[in-house]
Amino acid sequence: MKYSKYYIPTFRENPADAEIPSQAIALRGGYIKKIATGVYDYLPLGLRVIRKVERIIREEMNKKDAVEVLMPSMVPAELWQKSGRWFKYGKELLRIKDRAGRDFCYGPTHEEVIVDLVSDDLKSYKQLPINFYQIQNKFRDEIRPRFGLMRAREFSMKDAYSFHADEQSLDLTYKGMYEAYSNIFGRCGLNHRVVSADSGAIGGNSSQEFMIVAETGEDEILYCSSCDHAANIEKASTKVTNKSDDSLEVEKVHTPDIKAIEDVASFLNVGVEKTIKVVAYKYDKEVAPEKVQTKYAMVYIRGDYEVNDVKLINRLDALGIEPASEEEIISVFKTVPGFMGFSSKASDVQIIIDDSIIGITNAVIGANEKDYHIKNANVGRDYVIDDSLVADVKTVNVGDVCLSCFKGTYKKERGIEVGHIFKLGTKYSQSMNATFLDQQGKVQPFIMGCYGIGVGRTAMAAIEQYHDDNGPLWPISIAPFEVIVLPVNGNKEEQVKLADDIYSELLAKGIDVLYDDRDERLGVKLNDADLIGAPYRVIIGKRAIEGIVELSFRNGDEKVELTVEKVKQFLVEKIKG
Ligand code: 9G3
Repeated sequence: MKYSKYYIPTFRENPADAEIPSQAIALRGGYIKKIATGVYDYLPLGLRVIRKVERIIREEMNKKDAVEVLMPSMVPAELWQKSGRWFKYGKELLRIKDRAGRDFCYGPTHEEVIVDLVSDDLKSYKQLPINFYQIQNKFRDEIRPRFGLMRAREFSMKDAYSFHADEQSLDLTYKGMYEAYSNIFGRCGLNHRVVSADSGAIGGNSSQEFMIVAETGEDEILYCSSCDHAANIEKASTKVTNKSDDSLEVEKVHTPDIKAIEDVASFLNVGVEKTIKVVAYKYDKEVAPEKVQTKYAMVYIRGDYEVNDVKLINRLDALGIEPASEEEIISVFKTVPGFMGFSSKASDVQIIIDDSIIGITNAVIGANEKDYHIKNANVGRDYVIDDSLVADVKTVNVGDVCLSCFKGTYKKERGIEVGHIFKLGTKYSQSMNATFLDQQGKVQPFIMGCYGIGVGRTAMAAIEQYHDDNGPLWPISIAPFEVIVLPVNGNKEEQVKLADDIYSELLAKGIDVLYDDRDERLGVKLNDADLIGAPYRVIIGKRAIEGIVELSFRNGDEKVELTVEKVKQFLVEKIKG
């Protein structure tokens, strides 16, 4: 490709609103252009990268006998009404009307559509298992799109959906997808960590996320210091132990205007782990199809833990939650903000007891009275625990014991979720009445799995993982160009001659080579070469008259001077080897 014929609008400065390196580099380097909040053009350079990511994805999915289809972005509301999700999602689901006033949504994911796609024909266990995939744009109307393609509103996803007659078959395909994903991210040159994750509203019982470890990642990962267990913070759990001391006399103590649990603990000279925090929430719940009700919940949790919203939403089967207001704490919870204690009066409030308080002795908790707390509260004597209300809704703390090996303790790091695989079970086939005849001729709902990869996000994660101040250091497998041929002075006959020769030879060998034939200063060309991030560049300068050129490496390895023949041989072996 000749640079003068191509289109790579690079900029000297990072855009002001860029918050992370991949966003700054992708915009400054002419890979993408923002057209609206969370909506981007792919410019030629960016498109080359995601096309290479797609090719790797297709090769690995096809190796696992997955079948490629392409479903529409415009999804008729009927399908989402049939699955019951039309009303489950709020404004994040972009709903539109066509000219006849019919309702559609811009597909954020395609479980309903794939179940519809197979519904007329997939009828017998003999046709199972089958695993369909597509690579297609999704739209999710995020409240706060940010970080460029990392959290865009319209984005490219490879989403796959598998259909099975039984759990064993699903396990096999799930394992196959796990391997395919490991190969995909490995071939993209990305170090990744697989973490157990929350399956969220889409149901199913287990899921795993493929995370690119990066300081700028939005997700928090808790990983064990001694075994290979790792979990998204929304899923991680631990075993909390409470020291059991002899019961002391319970007493009501004056704690004037002392509300925060840490302040109460220090005022009463007890450890925070001896306190019970009570947190009040308001939430929306779909109590019947298309009928949403506002409800209230209160969580009892040990003072040194935080309530994990995702775990709480799952436990309440809520559409969304928010902290209750002070007024609601008084009027609905019938207690005093900052001094909430054991509940007695609040009737229609859902109680959740986090398992971190089980076994606490001589606990401190609010007295349900302004400026008073209770000290030395002990279960049995001062309060009872209804086991049916006990759950794990805590955010695990760094240092908590790993539930997988019980030896190591959790450490925390940040990650970018680039893939997510789910065992869905029969959630969609049941709600959409999608069934098959099993071997005994019995009507059964399909058992399903679903598997997603963020295509643009994978490309951006590669920049997050490999970049320097001047731009990306692309892994060669997804680099927009593998080699840049760069004559220093386009007016020197001998330089152009050598550049032409090297360029045409590399091109002939099927190497992705960019020839910077612009009439620009060397500095400009080198800056652009850094932004393009090709692993190799061949600079043809003064020694062209001796037939000597310079081979330099984007990753900063020592540059070398070679004859034209040697440099061609080196690159062909290295890249096409
Ligand atoms: C929605 C909206 C946003 C969503 C969903 C639905 C995430 C939704 C979960 C999934 C699960 C898997 C197949 C590919 C892999 C991921 N955000 N999810 O269902 F209506 Cl607005 O998409 N789907």
